[in-house]
Amino acid sequence: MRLSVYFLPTLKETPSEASIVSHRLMLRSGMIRQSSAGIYSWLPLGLRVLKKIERIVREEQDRAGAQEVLMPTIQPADLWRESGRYDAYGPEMLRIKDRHDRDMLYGPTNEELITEILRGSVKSYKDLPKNLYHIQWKFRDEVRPRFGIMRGREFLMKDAYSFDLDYEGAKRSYNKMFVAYLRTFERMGLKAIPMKADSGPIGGDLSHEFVILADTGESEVACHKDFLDNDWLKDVDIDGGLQPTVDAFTEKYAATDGERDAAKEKELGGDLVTARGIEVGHIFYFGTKYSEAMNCRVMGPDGGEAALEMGSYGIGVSRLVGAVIEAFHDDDGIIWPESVAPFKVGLINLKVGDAECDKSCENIYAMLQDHGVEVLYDDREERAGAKFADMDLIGLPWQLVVGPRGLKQGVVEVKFSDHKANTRAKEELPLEAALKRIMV
Ligand code: 5CA
Repeated sequence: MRLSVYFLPTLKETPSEASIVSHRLMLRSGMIRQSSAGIYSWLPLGLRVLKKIERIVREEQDRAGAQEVLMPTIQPADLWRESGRYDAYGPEMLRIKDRHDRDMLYGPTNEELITEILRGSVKSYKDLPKNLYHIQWKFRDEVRPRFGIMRGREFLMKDAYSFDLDYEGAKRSYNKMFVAYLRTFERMGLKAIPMKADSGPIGGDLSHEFVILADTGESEVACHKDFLDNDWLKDVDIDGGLQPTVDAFTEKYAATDGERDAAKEKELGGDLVTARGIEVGHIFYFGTKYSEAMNCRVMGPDGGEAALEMGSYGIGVSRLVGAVIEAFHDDDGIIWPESVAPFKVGLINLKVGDAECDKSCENIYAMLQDHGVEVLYDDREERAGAKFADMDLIGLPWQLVVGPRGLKQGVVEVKFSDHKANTRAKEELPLEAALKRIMV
């Protein structure tokens, strides 16, 4: 992509309405634009990141055996009356009437709708287990939408729903999602801590929140210090047995507001750490809460009818964009992990109009694209300082800086941003060596 034609409305000034760093950086780097309170448009740069995150989430759901569907955003109120949640959900639900005066709503979650789909199509225990998910916009009329897309009113969620015949099956489905979540966040470079949680309005008695650590997190997190140390994961086999992996994570103490255990924390002594965290996922087992209320049953092996055992599993896909930025940034801007970066390489032409610089940049640009490398080429007639500042703000993993002085000596400048070490390191290299470094 050529920056001279790209729609990237960056801001020089820090927007005053943004109180946290991810919101500021997303506005400044032209990723999003607010439409009304808690509702945002995604601009080209932001959308690329959202799509990358969505793709990782999808790949890990598919790998865990969940199947993708797409349910609508607008749902009929009658389904929610069946489950008893229409009145219980309260003012967070956006209620709408259609032209025939029928009560509709903009879905805040989909337990009812998916149960309705299953009850019409699954008749026997032989049709089980099933896990269906979709990645769809949700609406929750939050009292205080804030922190940009992190607590929006309209937001993108991956929600999966599992259906099993009995508790053992449901536990297995739960564990599969638990491990899929560990993999998903790991691929985004994040350290996610599963915490036993309260299941709130979703209901049920087994639930974990997945929380990533960042100073601006909404909730306080107390956990065993091992969670902050990558090394302990070496001994956990996330490719192996589900239950041992889940046990390894759940046996270590981790808790957030309202769920903390003073006695256990005292026992941990110096091994206890506290930090702030952002909830990026939440999984629930709630048994037959919806299937009983909505009469979703199958024929069991003994010939009797049984209500389905269910779980639901959410990931805040749009929230993750902000959460990754909260985790990885410095004073100059974002530092994207490569897996979710909007482009892999930023190519800077320091002297547009200079025949050598232009030729060299065009060659590099074509070559990187031929090799399938996503590159953003700054071919604007701008001051070098402005180009550097924009590239640092956008935070691509690699920058290649091509200028007349370097070309005379046969070198280009390579800048590598390392999200883990929180560093941006520069080096001058011959062009070949630089490209080799980038393309591995
Ligand atoms: N039905 C269940 C599981 S599918 C459910 O709705 N769970 S939830 O309420 O915990 O939401 C799932 C995830 O969506 C949360 O972990 C969070 O990451 C994200 N999320 C929830 N509310 C918002 C919001 N207002 N803005 C952005 N993301 C949100």
